[in-house]
Amino acid sequence: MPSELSAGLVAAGIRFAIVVSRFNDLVTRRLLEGAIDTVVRHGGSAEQITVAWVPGSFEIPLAAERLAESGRFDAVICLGAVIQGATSHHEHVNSQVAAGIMGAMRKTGVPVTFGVITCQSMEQALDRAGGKVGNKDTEATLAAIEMVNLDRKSTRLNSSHVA
Ligand code: INI
Repeated sequence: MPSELSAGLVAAGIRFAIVVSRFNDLVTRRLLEGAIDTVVRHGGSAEQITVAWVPGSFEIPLAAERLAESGRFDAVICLGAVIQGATSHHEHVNSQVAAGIMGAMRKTGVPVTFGVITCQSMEQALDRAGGKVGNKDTEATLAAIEMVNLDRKSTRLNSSHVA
């Protein structure tokens, strides 16, 4: 049997930063509510969360990186909604956001999760912000919790090897 390393979904004791975009705030306010609710439902509390608003999804990576490198947070959850418009503007935003969020995570070593909805209409966005297709906020929040707990487990494992 292989030995397995898997982590639980308990949010108690985790310090979260949530970066949320003001653009399309009809959607992103729902994402924020859902993310906070997910932390609370998993044993955490709202006091463990700091929320940073940014103008649009394009600005999420810089804010996420600054918060991650501050040493004040165990995980950063990124929330936004990029909706296709009449021009190709959304494509430029999309192409930068995912790469920028990954870059912030790799640079800092702090879990930075991707709760950015990318879709073609407001209806599709609302469907994914607690509507009939799911909750991008919950997905990103659970990913953050799991990654922090996994990291804590691996750190304990590494230090017990050293001892
Ligand atoms: N920002 C979003 O978060 N979602 C969008 O759908 C969007 N579109 O399509 O334009 C958007 N644009 C703004 C962008 O994120 C920046 O805030 C802006 O370009 C200033 O840098």
